[in-house]
Amino acid sequence: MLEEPLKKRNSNELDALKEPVIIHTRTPGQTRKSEPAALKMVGPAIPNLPWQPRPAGSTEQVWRFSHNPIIDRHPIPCAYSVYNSAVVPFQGRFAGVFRVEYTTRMPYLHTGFSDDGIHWDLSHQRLTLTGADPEIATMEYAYDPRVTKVEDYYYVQWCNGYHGPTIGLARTKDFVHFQQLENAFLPYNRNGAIFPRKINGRYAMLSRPSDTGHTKFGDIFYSESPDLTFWGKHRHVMGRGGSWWQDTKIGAGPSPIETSEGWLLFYHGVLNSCNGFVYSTGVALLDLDEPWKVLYRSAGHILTPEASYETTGTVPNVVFPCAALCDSPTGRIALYCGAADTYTTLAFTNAFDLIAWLKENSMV
Ligand code: BMA
Repeated sequence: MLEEPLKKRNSNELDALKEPVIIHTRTPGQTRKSEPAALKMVGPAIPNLPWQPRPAGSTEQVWRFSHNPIIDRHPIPCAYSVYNSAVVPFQGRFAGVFRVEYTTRMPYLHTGFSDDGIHWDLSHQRLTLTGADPEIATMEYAYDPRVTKVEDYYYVQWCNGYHGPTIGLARTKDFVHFQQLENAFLPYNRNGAIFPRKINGRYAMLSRPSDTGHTKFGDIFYSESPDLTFWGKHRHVMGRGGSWWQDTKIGAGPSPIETSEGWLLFYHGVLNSCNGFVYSTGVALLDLDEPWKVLYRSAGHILTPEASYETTGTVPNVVFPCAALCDSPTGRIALYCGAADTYTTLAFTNAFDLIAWLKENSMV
């Protein structure tokens, strides 16, 4: 059950949603001793964010939505499953770009819209990209999208097939017309996540270059671009390892969330167990101006496959976050995850509590 019924918004509330960037502090009276009073979340208010409070007695940093999965198998006729997908607040509702895996088991991107961020109306047709150089316009496959609003556009970043996986880029204003841009990097590369604003005057992106297989080549790098075509100033951000849950490879999850103390990054880390890979979620805080500098990084995971929809499916033991929506006034975060390469799920956390916990449980 949700904490409170989701209600229709009046026009003032909808106008507030259109506010591009606002800064809020924690609600008076909610300040904890361990929390620096100055910590602020930067970003929009999302008053209709899906939310459930931490279950009574729970000490977990991240807790699951009680009605998971929010997208089950076979949600639309062409799809076997929908997972590892990204959503954003859009015109008082929610819009998203979804990884839709067909019965061919090839993945492509579809749009979806929702009033409450929980119940999704998914397009039955894959989204159409226009404007690309014909050399890169053929969509071999597309998976693991992220969607990020930067200035006037929503940017889609996905794993795009071009002689191997690389980072595809497109932008839209209406989630109907998508303009494809150049692929950001050479293959092989995955887990592209653009920052929600320019840093030092340039677009900025995290990614995870790799070799041709699932081998030990799995660190997160930072790159900058003046024009979204040419990317450079590559910097190493974080390496795999340090603790076993993230020992095999790591990759950025959703685009980082700006706070007054740094960029809050959710990322996945992979354990290579004797029974196969296990994908868990960790959290880090990156320097605001030089995001390749890691201020804090969780020694332990904050979410790991435990629920049956995470441990059983096409690929068991996978939790894979691709979107994190933060309501700045409250610090509430709704985390959208893929589960077992089969389902779409929701989990929740609070940024203020999470950052306070991270500072006390960091391996950096
Ligand atoms: C990664 C990506 C993800 C997938 C995960 C687990 O390499 O391909 O899309 O969820 O493996 O299979």
